[in-house]
Amino acid sequence: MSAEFSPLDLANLPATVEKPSYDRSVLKPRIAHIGFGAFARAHTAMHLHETLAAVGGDWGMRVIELFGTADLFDKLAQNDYFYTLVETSDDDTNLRLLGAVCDTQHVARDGIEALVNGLAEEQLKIISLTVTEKGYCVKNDALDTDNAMIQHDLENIAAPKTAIGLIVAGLAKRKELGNGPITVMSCDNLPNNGVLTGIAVREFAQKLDGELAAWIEENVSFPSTMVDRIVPALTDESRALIKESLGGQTDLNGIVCEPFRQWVVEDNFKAGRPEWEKAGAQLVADVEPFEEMKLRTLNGSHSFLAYLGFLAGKETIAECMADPVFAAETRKLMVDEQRPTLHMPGDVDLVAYADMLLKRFANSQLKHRTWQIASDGTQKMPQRWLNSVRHHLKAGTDHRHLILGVAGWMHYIRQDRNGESYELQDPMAEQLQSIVAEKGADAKAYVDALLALDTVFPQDLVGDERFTKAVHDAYAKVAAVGTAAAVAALAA
Ligand code: CS2
Repeated sequence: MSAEFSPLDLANLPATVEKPSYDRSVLKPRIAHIGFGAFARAHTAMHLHETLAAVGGDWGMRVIELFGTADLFDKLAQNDYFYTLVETSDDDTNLRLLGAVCDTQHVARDGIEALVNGLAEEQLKIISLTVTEKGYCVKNDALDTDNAMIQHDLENIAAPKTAIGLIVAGLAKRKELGNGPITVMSCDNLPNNGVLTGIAVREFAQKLDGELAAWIEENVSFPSTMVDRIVPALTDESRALIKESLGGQTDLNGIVCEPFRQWVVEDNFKAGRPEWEKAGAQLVADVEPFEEMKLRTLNGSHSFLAYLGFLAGKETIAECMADPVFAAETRKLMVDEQRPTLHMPGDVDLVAYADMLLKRFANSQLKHRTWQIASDGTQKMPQRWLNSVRHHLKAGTDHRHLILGVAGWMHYIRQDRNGESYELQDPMAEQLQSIVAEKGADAKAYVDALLALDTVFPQDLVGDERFTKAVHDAYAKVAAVGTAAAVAALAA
């Protein structure tokens, strides 16, 4: 692979590529970001880039990976940490090189000790993370001590494998060196993501060393954030778009996303922060209403389209939106079933928000695969759908779209789209597959076995016959008439 690699030739990029205007020579790793995937490139690091462009300063970002190979990081370093961001929609395309990253650390290249020591450096003031829902190793609002990787880390704290283990090891070192307070900021799609991160880190530390846990209590804050930008995994088409935009040059770290972005951050930083508000971030006292709005309306609809759209033969979200029935039912899910569960401050107009989301989903340049969003359903459903179901059961109100979504997931995990098989990505995949194998032939037993997964379906819901009956009925409906007809029947 590296034989073909040639670094970006900055002098010969097309004039349309905007380059950083700020002094990058003064950047220091003051933020360490764990999990530098597509989203972090286009959101977390982009906001820092824009902040630097607005006010300058030395807030650089070190990016850290615990998995895979260091190949992409090596290439990033060879490109002086520049990479390409292409923001595209059916109306417009905008192109720039981002420059906020100033260092990389990969466990496979640098060794775990370097990563741990890095988090203890005095100038480092924020550890941020995008490690996906499952990366927090939290189960039923507590650290998941049944998780084999957490067990490993508790016994081998010098060589952690999880982000949580790494953070605790770094904080322990920081305490030992007397290097002062720090903030740990989650940027993942979880409700109360700061609170959850705090739970995981504190409980882990408590198991290791009470004094460390007390130090963390005093010296570490865990703000919550709501993050939003649609950044699909790269496809051959998006790679080609990057290459074309760069006048034929290749940037393997480049990324393609939509123009829209939103970031709402709880202003609770122990040791300072960049002026992200200069890059359009909203710094607020309480993020929760925004998180719920986004998780239920945007992500809840995404998951609805992921399972039901995929099973109905639609490969991308834009394809789903091109189907008037899917578009109309998605809007009803947003406006009729998610909106009533939300309590927004001030002037937030949830109908306008839904209409803007439908427009974003219709962006045909993005090729956001339904199959990609369908991953990790066991980790996503509670915050996207099930809290809303609870609201409706209490109020006695209609929520058939939410229920059909659950039934869609139950069909999806069977890995059978009209005879075609596909990969199931989920941390609980093995357990799900054995339920399919053992009970799949008997719809009643199958649905009951899935509803009994207590880390996914809360006990109070499963104890309510209205919920279980509705799920059984919706599952049977999809089996009887097919997915597209079941979605169309929602209109009746
Ligand atoms: C998506 C999100 O993959 C998924 O589960 O729903 O990645 C979504 O695109 C982002 O949260 C948008 O901000």
